[in-house]
Amino acid sequence: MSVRRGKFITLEGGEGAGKSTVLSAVREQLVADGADVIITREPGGTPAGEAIRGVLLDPALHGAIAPETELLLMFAARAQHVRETIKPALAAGRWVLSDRFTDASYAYQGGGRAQPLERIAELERWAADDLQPDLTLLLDLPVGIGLARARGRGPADRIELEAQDFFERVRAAYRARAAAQPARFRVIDASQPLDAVLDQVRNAIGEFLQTQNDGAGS
Ligand code: Z5A
Repeated sequence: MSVRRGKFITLEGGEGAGKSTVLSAVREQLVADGADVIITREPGGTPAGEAIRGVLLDPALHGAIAPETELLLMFAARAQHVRETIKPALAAGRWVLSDRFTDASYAYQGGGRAQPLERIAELERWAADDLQPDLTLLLDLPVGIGLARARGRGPADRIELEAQDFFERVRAAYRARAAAQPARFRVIDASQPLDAVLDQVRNAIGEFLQTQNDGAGS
């Protein structure tokens, strides 16, 4: 009997959006619905990817990594992640919940660092094997609120050291992608108190599960 492919769900957002906080709530909801779930993240998700993450986020390298290098390192980690972690899990029928994926490259390297979108799209095709999430939750909030939350949390990493206008471009790029692909994205107002954010997230996941369960029955 063939195994039904699992689903691939990603969480995206700017600094301090609350992705880590909502991740476990999403996992609980999926498990309660009977899914076998793995949680992973980008950059990272494999031993090689985590090593690359260490380079990418090292604050000592602030100003010492060219935008092209940054983009290629993000996709180097992603190429490994897709092949070693995500695709095998989906093929085994597991659901994959990832804290960030390729949308982050369009937002941070495309929007933030002005890397050409056609280069990112080309990398997406071959390095990421054109893998697309089935559902993406975009936790959206004003940059000032997110930065205040993130800075209350500890020392900044290399990317968190960027100026506010960088994060404004990141947010604009995320919102533009969500507007262009409404069937895949659900935009969550992450400026709300945590309980209200979790309510929105649970509704979005509930609707997605409903469409999956309806599809399975037809
Ligand atoms: N990056 C990239 O440039 N290109 C790429 O392709 C990829 C990534 C994949 C690492 O990502 C960095 O890599 C990231 C993008 C870049 N940029 N930076 N820096 P990451 O996701 O691992 O790191 P992050 O974006 O810095 O995540 P984060 O700051 O940890 O954000 P978060 O997970 O969304 O937030 P949180 O830790 O859940 O919450 C932050 C704080 O706010 C915490 O104290 C919470 O208790 C609090 N919080 C959360 N929600 C609320 C609400 N609703 N109200 C009040 N307080 C709240």
